[in-house]
Amino acid sequence: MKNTIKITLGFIAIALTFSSCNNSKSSESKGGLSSSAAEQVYVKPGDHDEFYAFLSGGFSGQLSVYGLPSGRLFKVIPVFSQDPEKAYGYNEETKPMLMTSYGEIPWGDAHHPDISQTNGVLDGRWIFINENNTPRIARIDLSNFETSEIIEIPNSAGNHSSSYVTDNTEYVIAGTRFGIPIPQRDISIKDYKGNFKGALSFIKVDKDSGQMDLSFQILMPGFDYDKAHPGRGKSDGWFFYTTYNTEEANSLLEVNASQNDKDFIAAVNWKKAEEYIKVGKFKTMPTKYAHNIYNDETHSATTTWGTSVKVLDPAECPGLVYFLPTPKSPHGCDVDPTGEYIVGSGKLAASLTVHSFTKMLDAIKNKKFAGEAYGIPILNFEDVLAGTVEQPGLGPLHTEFDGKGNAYTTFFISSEVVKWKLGTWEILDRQPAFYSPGHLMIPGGNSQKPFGKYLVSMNKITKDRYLPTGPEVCQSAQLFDISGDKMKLLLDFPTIGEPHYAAGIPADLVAPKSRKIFKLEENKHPYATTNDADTKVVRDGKNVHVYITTIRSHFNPDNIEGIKVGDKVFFHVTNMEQDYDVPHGMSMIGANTSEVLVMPGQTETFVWEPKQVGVWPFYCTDFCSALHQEMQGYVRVSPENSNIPLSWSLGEE
Ligand code: K7E
Ligand code: CUA
Repeated sequence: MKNTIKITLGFIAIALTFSSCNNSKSSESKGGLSSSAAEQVYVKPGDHDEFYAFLSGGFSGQLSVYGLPSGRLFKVIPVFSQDPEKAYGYNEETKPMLMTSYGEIPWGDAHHPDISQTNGVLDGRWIFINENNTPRIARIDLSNFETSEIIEIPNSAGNHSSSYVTDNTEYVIAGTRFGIPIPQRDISIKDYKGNFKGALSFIKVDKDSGQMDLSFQILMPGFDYDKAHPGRGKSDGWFFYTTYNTEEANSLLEVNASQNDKDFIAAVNWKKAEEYIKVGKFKTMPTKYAHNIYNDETHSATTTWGTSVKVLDPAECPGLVYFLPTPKSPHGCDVDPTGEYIVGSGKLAASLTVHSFTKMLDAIKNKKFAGEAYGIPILNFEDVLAGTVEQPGLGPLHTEFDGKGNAYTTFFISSEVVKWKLGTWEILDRQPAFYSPGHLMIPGGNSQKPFGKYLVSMNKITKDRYLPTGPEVCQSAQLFDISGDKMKLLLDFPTIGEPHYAAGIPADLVAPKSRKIFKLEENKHPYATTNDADTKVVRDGKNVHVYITTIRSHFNPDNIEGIKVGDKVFFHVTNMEQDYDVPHGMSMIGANTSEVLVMPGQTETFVWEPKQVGVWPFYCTDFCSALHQEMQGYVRVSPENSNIPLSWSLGEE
């Protein structure tokens, strides 16, 4: 066994060295292209980019927003991790967003963003993203670029084959990477085989509000469900999932889960699942999961608890799931814009496998099965095979499409992006990526209508590409022009965290709808102060509520007395501005939290527990005006037994 590992690692090392030499040679030969490349990515000062690109943050737990072709970073949207820059997860209003059945969790691992679609085309309303570690899916509202909702996925562990939307965003899906006992119980890990299960989850999306609802789960065998892709167009109604570890190994997976010559792509007919749910063919399983929703009028999130889930057993639901044999631990699972081709990227396979949806339906109709696994029919590899791309590269991971009949696949080990033709399977072009790309993204490249102008490769390793920054060097994206026959490298730009997947969209589908302010008259926050006359300080035992407002360039009130050591002071900050781009911040010396950054018309709350007698200042943290530096105030803190009455004022000497 030890030998096998050594050989594998050695092979990868050789491949990497090999690709590095290759790369440096071709980067030199690119010198002549650099000036035209610069023109292609140059966005004049004041001009706007053509596309938004949303790159997942991986272990940063966030989603970052870039412009293409410039590669300029616009915003980091906090999703699964606390973010002191924006007070997300620190202020009282957003803390519930991070609630789970395990309690409040300050961090997450965000992998696959996906933009909502209508009729298989990006509609620019919401973007969904999965959390891997503590299974969750978030919905971000693209009118304000803030996280609106997070739903926890029960019966799941390592929510990796997630979050992808169907043609009309009927569902966003989740799928477990790890097999686990369902329901969870105390059993030996050695009893994995046959006892552990993998749940695939279908989350219904309300077509008007976008609100998510855990609709049902399919309880699959305990394989690892790695990646997923919805059917498109003709295959709408199906979902495809790559699996590995069909060996059901529970230890040393790098060897033990690489035994089978073929694993599976699981084809799930979700329209059939809906029928089975309708006729009551499900079991209701008790469980507990958090559902956190942020309300734009109360400017606050609340958590509600789900207590059960409908579960389908594929063995009892004929026609629900089929297995398509796919070589060697496939990772990427990608469906082309026509919905006909299903690409499975066997990480250890010598060629790329492409299945045909039409052939799959025929084989099902003719009941041509090679066998079954846990009651799920297995189709014959040859019966569903559309074709193979021979010798495409080493270590294929992910594929996207340009809508012109071409596919683009990343190769981790040989460190390149390879362009090939759907239907003929011939390789058209290959370009090195620096280095070891994971996912790639073409705006709309997983929908029926890709915008095939640019391709972004997200690279795992950068080594020498940037100035060194200690042992941790940045991950990197590379922008390619794919408008011609050959791909052309245009730009490197560093990324935040480790982007796995990304989603891109033409800016004009999002920018015109972007919110400028929150209307003060619509502010329904229970502690809002929408009028200067209503500012006040209210004591409720040891809790003190400060109703405070901000407007250029003062706080109201800015002098507060009567606070005592041992109090818990809630600053409810309402930003009374009704102009675009005028947030105010607020921070208080010694507050064991972050500042708050309050958008125009919004209310946010932070807590301060004064521990020492004295007079303590607070100030505005966002440079809001010429007199920003004057935007400050004081709180007098008296001993616990003091009789100083509460008082507050502005502009009194
Ligand atoms: Cu390949 Cu999480 Cu999509 Cu990373 S995954 S690369
Ligand atoms: Cu308000 Cu600076």
